[in-house]
Amino acid sequence: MPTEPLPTFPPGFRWGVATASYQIEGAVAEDGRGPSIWDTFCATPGKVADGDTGDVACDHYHRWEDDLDLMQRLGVQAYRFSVAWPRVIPDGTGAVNARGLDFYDRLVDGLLARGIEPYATLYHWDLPQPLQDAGGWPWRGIVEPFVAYADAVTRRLGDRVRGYATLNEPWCSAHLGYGFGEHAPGLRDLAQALQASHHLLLAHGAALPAMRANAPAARHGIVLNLYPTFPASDAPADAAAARRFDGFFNRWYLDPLLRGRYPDDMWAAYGADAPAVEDGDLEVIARPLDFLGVNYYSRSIVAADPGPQGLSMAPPPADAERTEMGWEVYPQGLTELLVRLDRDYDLPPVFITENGAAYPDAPGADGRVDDADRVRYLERHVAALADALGQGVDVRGYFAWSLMDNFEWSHGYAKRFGLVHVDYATQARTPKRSARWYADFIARQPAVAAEAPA
Ligand code: IFM
Repeated sequence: MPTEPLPTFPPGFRWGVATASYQIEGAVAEDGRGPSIWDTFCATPGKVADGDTGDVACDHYHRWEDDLDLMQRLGVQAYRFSVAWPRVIPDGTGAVNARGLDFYDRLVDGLLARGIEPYATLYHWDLPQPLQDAGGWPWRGIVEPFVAYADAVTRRLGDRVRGYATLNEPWCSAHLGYGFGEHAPGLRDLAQALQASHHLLLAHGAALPAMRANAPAARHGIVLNLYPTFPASDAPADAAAARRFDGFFNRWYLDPLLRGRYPDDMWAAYGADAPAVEDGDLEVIARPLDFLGVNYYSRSIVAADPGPQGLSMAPPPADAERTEMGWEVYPQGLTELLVRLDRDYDLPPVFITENGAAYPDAPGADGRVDDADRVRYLERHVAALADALGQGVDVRGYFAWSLMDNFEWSHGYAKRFGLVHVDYATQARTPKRSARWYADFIARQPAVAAEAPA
């Protein structure tokens, strides 16, 4: 039962769930799929907890119909999934693999047949390995293959997909992948990370015209992970450190996309590490968006630090509630973030494309998964979202992360974000209490109204 009065949202607001290809599909060697950087990373000892891999994951590639039935039973109105580039163009460039596209074609039709709107992300981190071998995201030559890939997917799926996001969380692709070595391909070089960030944004903008031509009635946008950032104290040095972290994490992506320039303070701070940018790149990056996808999990608290970075992450307050990832539960940050975005930018409509939490869920003796913590997390974030709408922010939908427990990148299967529990030995799906809560919440919202084209 809900523990707080549930806000209601405008008719037409979409309630969905999200997943990503490598995290759920498995079937890494089927129907012509080529290797991705995550296959390589997982095969490298010490990179992923417990040596876990995405080889089988949730076996969604084979169980997708059951998974769609499950979504339908929960009453979700929209499903955000990602397309695996190595299924569609296994070598990264060149021939399109029809069997790879067939899978997403069936998935999209299956969603539509169940009354669920498809939202597709084109790149959620599974880069074809041959493109990494050619230089990866720090290599400018990657832009054209991405455009060709985006063209192939949108040409085939067209307007049956309601919304296309080019990229998921380019900060993670660039910095976790090329700067901190925590994600594939596991490099540690700030200059490479920044060059990758530029080419990710450039590829995003370069792909938009083909995507719009192929799917004129769909919405086209990008998904960013954003963290409201706070100084650890009133000290001016902490305020300056927080501003820099905000620049590193948030403004470095928001400003070029929504203002057509990199933030001056960050450009100066990066010095020789700043990326090579060619004339016209920023015009391409700043092409109009139909939506901005915002992934929100927590906030950052930042302190000045004498170390080489000049700043460090401060711990949350001692009494702060945390998820199993160690992330502070800070629902009001969602309101603060959205209100700030609306104030600082000429903001397109927003979708919350991810929000959720990992907890150590396990079935009880009765087989049920009583994830009361996740219910509380979702209730409070949904209330915070309602506050943002109340303050005038144009938010059109919300996707819980995630439909089901899945491969949590370098944490492997140790962290469970799902509304639905997955027993990886049997692949049994068990809706947790949070899934029942979400279904009940959605059922109480105004009926979905037919929506005018974007
Ligand atoms: O699982 C990830 C997802 O792939 C991207 N956003 C954050 C989630 C939780 O860490």
